[in-house]
Amino acid sequence: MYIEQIEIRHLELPLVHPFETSFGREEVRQTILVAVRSEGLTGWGEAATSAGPWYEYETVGTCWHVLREFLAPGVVGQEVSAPEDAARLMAPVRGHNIAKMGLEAAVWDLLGQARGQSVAQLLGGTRPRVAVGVSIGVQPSVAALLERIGGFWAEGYSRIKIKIRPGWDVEVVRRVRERFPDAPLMVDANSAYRLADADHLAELDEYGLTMIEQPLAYDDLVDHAELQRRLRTPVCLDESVPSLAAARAALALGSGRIINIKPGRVGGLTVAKAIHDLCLEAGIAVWCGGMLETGVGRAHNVAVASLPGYTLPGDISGSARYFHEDIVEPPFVANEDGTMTVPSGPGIGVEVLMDRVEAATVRGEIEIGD
Ligand code: OSB
Ligand code: MG
Repeated sequence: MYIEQIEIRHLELPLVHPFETSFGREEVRQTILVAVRSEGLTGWGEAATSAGPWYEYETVGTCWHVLREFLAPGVVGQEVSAPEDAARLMAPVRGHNIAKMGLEAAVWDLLGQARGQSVAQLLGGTRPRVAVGVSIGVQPSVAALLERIGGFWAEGYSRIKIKIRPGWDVEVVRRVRERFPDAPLMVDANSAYRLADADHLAELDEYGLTMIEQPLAYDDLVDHAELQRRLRTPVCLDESVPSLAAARAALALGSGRIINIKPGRVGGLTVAKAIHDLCLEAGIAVWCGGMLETGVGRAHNVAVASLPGYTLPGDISGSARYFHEDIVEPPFVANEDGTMTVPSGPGIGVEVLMDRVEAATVRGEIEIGD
């Protein structure tokens, strides 16, 4: 298909609850939607970035710049016959993975629509429903956290993840465990600790956590390997695995026992699948993380999570957990058994509601092929 047009839009959507982590607090979601047009069809993708370079270096500003100046010009006016073609066209740009995900995902949606196949089918997904959990930010008090967990647990989510940071860790986990003795529970530190904190982190071992996500520096693999040797709790890598090469290094070093493969962080569905294949082969468990996506990015994440190696519940929660109104119809809803149904219609399998997209757009630009 000849890519006739690419449109990028910067959206602002207020979050239902502020999201607080070891790196900061977000009240309004800043994200970028990418639309690619060909033969009367529009494919949608999301570059689920954020306002500042705290989770990783990209921001709404860098994603805009790189999409506008480099990625869109490299893809518009080109023929794509397989989704991987988009990844190949963008390969000359180093890094900027979240920006790449936005455009690559839009091409997957476009080609899925053209072929009458869902993105999950195109990828080789095997599960009609995927297990989903919820990621809960730092709360003003433990009582508030317990209440929030109780609400989500009652909705049926398959596991609970809480954000931790120094001063909000072992004692909080102890109290959560006391109240929810049987809940699959994990923690995410977003790089808030150093190897010198290993003894402190080992205190978490007695609470039966399914994993501790990204305890150490965002660019470290060596210290994570040493930490894993000192913990019974499995270490899960998030920030430290931005590419297939990093995943190979992590496996070689034993930097963790689990990888959170977020398509956005690794630069698209093609790389996400490659890392998944590597981990499946190596017997490393994986799951699909999230970055507070709108329904567009969520649809792609759900499709990726249907791959056979994604055996652990993902950070893929219902639309209402994030937004007052999602920008897709139907919105995503977790089933009572803690799963989410993978849309089976062509492409992302949900309809993008243009009136809501328009209302949330603060900036838009169109690139036209010659
Ligand atoms: O570290 O997994 C993370 C959100 C934004 C950036 C990084 C992370 C997160 C989450 C939320 O934990 C997951 C979600 O519900 O989308
Ligand atoms: Mg994380």
